[in-house]
This record gives sequence, structure tokens and C-alpha cells, in this order.
Amino acid sequence: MSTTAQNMETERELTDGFHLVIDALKLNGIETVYGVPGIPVTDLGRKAQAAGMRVISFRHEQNAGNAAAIAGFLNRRPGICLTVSAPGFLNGLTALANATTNCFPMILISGSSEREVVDLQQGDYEEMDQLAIAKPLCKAAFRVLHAQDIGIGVARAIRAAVSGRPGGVYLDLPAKLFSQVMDAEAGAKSLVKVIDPAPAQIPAPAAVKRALAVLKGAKRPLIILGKGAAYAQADDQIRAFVEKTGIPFLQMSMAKGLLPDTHPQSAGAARSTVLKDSDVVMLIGARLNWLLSHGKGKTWGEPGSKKFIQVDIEPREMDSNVGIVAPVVGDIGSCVSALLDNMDAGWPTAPSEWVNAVNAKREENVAKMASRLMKNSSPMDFHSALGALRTIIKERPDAILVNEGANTLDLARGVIDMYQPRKRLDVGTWGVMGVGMGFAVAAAVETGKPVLAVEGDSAFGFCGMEVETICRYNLPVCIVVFNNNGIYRGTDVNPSGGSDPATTAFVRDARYDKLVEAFGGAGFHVTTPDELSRAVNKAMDSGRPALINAVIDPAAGSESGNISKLNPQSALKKKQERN
Ligand code: ADP
Ligand code: TZD
Ligand code: MG
Repeated sequence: MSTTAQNMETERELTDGFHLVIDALKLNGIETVYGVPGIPVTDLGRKAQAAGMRVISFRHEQNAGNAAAIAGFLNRRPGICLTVSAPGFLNGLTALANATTNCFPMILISGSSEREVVDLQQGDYEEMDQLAIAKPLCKAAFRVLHAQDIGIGVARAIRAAVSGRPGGVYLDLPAKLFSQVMDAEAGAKSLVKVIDPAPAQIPAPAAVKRALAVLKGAKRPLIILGKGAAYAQADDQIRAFVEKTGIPFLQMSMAKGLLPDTHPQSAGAARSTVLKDSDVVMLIGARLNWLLSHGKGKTWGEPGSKKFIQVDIEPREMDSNVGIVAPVVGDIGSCVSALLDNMDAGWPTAPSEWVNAVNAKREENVAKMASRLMKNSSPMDFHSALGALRTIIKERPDAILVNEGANTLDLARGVIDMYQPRKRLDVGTWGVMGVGMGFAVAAAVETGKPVLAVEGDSAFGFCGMEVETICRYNLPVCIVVFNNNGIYRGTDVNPSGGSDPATTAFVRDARYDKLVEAFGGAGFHVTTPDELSRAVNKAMDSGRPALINAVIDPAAGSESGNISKLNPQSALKKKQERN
């Protein structure tokens, strides 16, 4: 090579795999990464931070993955989780699978060993065929081997995560990719800005007409809003549609607040009645899975008494459990707009006989619950503690409520009214424990709003070390641990009479508040609803990390919370207790 050619070569600006990954994400509006550093992604995190991205380092990848998943739910843009190879990847994979099950868009990016070593199984540091393992557990999985393909790889991952039914995507980046260099200009040109990543999917006009005809003929109609409806961010159209029809509605757990739970048409407090007695049920972004008793059985009244209309982006969801007489396939914004556009001026509101019956039942149940919520008892039971938290959310409706546990979850769902969309984040479709701290971190980071995390003591234990993360980033997260000394309750005994504790019991009277103090946060220990209320208000006013150890009567909970029917042993026990 001549001297001039050599000079040109050294003067040519170069880029590398690290920067191409960062540039590809930023080009697509992704500004935050959740992860755990280590070989081979330590420098990727560093360089991302240097490039102005927010990089949130966790203590465990599963929590980082849960953060990415819920960021995806909140933003309709994939959340990013970054992990090291094999064990880090596997830790993140649980969250990726959970995101896919819940229809949340996220991308798990893991560093990996070189193909030639993995494929010959030569025993690299943290060697694993990650792509093959990820594939069956997520919506799509890709690997990038050449720096010039990073742009396309990231674009494919983004599009796969958010288009159609959202889900988790795995992106495998072998270590050598990061140090590959290429001409900077060619590198920049290789990047792809994804145009219209989640294209509108317009429903067929005939499907819309069919659905409206079924709805019009209903005597006892019901609308069920699921977390797909919350995700769709079509809040105004949904509200307009619900109000124009006058139909009673139920909101699934994470859809609560899409319309305020205190809305006059809300049938939340008359759930069993409307499920049993309705004749036409319109599902909007909700699946007829176990959470809705599969659309059949006792919950749903007489066999054959229902007609289902379903609005969903995923055509294969139709007829998954029962026949759907009017499938409306499309994105919820487009579908609900089309429904509204096709309702003539004289559209009848829901029959008043039905509406009045639902309202009467609701008032009856609300009155029944009111007295339980107001007791200022010590030790607290779930209801009296939740009564205090219900008031907090009423006064701070823009706070995000994170919630997990068994009794702590099921009872909070019923007691705490939500007033704004996408403010309730919980265990979702799998009923998985341990999502709380990841969700809390991402909720604070992505929205800047205060977070109240209401956690069973067991649930908290799955992710509790992230209290350090919350303190390190000084996030406005107030954690309330409902401490009943165990899983479901703290009173179980070892049936063998031996000295080991029962399988469901924890260390008695543990002080979870000390945990946050270890990292500079504010700890509180409370035993009455009044104390709980004061502590939460103080913590949330401070806008700083806090953990409140709320002592709950260890005998107050029931086994498996609300879903004991899925656990034959506990259902039997409950029956015996009643007799
Ligand atoms: P829930 O647990 O609240 O009942 P599910 O997770 O079971 O809700 O159901 C959510 C449904 O919403 C999924 O079937 C999914 O395909 C659908 N969905 C998600 N996003 C959209 C969207 N933008 N438009 C239409 N349907 C959507
Ligand atoms: N592991 C995972 C990942 N998810 C689960 N759902 C469970 C185990 C089983 N499980 C439940 O379904 S709830 C629960 C477990 C371990 C904990 C319940 O105890 P808690 O709540 O302290 O969180 P309550 O208020 O005591 O009922
Ligand atoms: Mg507990």
C-alpha cells in the first residue's frame, strides 16, 4: 500500500459493533436500557451511558427483564433488557417468556459465545446455544453475526415485538460482533429507522356490522376491557364507545382505571352477577383464559346462555375456549372507532331493567365492603390495611400502583379503585411472583410518576434486593410489604411435628423496613391503618425510596388467595373450615 493510501486508511472514520447497536436503538427512539453488566456486554452498557442513554443496572436479570417488559406495556415501544451469556441470559429469559405471555413488547439482548465454539461444544466461558433455547419461549428470535447487519437485526426485533400481538423478542449478539469495525459512513447508512412499527389493522366492515347487530339484540349486555385495551392507548375512543352504549363494563386487573372504577357503568363490584346473568359479552383486548374461567362453567351461568363478541388483533385468539359469534379482528383503536362510526344516531342504550339490576347489586356489595375497610384494628387484616391504601390512591390518582402476592393481590385488586389508565401493574396472565421491583423501577423511570408497590412478603422476597437499585437511582418508589409471616398466612405448622418451620411460614415478625435503611432509604414499621396511612403519605410526599413493613394478622389470609379453586387441597380445606 502506498503511503497516501495508508494515510487515507487511518484517517477514514470507523465505527464498531458497540456503537452500531447503540445508534440503531437510539435511531428508533429507544433511550433506556435495563440490564446487568458483565462479559461480553460491560462495555456496551458503558458506551450506551456515554452516548446519553439511560442505563439502569439491576442486581438480577429477571428484574431487569421485568422492567423492560413493563416499559414496553407503558410505552407501546419495546423495552430493552441487556444481559451476559448463558446464566444471565437464562435469568432474563423468564421475563421474556412472561412478557410474551402477557403480550408486552420487549427485546432481550444477550451477549453470547462465538458460534464456532458453541456449535462444536468446546466449553467456552458461559457457553450456551442461546438462540435455540430462546426460540420456543418468545415471539421471535434473531442473531446478528456481522456489524453491517446490526441495523437490520435491531429493526426486525423492534417490528416483531410491537406489530400485531405484541410480545418478547430475543436478539443474540455474539461477543466478536461488538469489536467488528466498519467504515462509519457505511455503518450509519446500514441502520434502519423502522417506519410505522405497529401498523394500524383496520377491521373488516362486515365484521363491525355483525358485532353491532349482536350487540343491538342484547337484553343483558356486558363489556369486558382487558389489558390489551389499556395497552392500545385508545382511551378516548373506548370511553366514548362504552358511554354511548350505556353498557355495564368490567375491567380486568391491569385494565382498571381505563375508565375510573367509580364510573357509574362500572360493574366491578357486581362481577359475579354480570358474568352469570349477561346474555351478550363483548371482550375488548381480553382473552377468555383462566382469569375468565375460560368463558364457561358455573361462573358463566347456564351453558349456552352467552354470545361472545371479541375485539382482538390476533385472529387465532378467536374460538380459543368457546365459539365467538362476532369476531372483530384489528387493532383496538381502529376497531372501536369503526364501531362508533357505525352506530347510528338513535343507537339504543343498554336496557334499563338490566342496568338497574346491576346497579342494585353493585350498591349492595359496596355497602357490604365499606365497614370492613374502615376498621382501625391492630393487627391489621387485609381489608383494613387496604382501606387506607385505597384512600391514598384516591388522593393521588396519578401514582402507579404495583401489586403482587396472593391475598395481597386479590384483595387489593377488589378494594383499591383506579382512576387513570395504565396505573395498575401486576402479576398478569401467569400470576407470577417477583415482578414487583422490576415493574416499580421501570414505572418510575419511564413515567416520572410516584410508585406505590403493594407487596406480599413472599412476593417481595423474589425481587427484594432491587431495593438497592431503587435507592441507588433515588426513585420515587414507596414499597409496602404486607407482612403476614408467610405465603398466604403465617400460622401453618410443620405437620410432622419436627423442628423445621412449615413450608409456607417465614421468620416471624421480620423487619423488612431495615432492608431499605441499609441502602439509605426511609424505613417504617406500622401496625395500624392510621400509621400505615401516615407513613405512606410521608414517603410519597418525600419522593424518595421508602419501605413500609405493614404488620398483617398472620391468620387473616386464605390459601391461594382468590384462586383456591385451582388448588384442590386448599378448596377442600376451605370447605372443611366452613363446616
Ligand atoms: P387480560 O389479562 O387483561 O384479560 P389478556 O392479556 O388476556 O388481557 O388479553 C390481551 C389481548 O389484547 C390479547 O389477546 C392481545 O392479542 C390483545 N391486544 C394487545 N394489543 C392489542 C391492540 N393494540 N389491539 C387489539 N388487540 C390487542
Ligand atoms: N413462584 C412464582 C414465580 N410464582 C408463583 N405464583 C408462585 C411461585 C406460587 N405463589 C403464588 O401463586 S402466590 C405466592 C406464591 C409463592 C406467594 C403468596 O404469599 P405472599 O402473599 O406473602 O406474597 P399473601 O398476602 O401472604 O397471600
Ligand atoms: Mg404473605
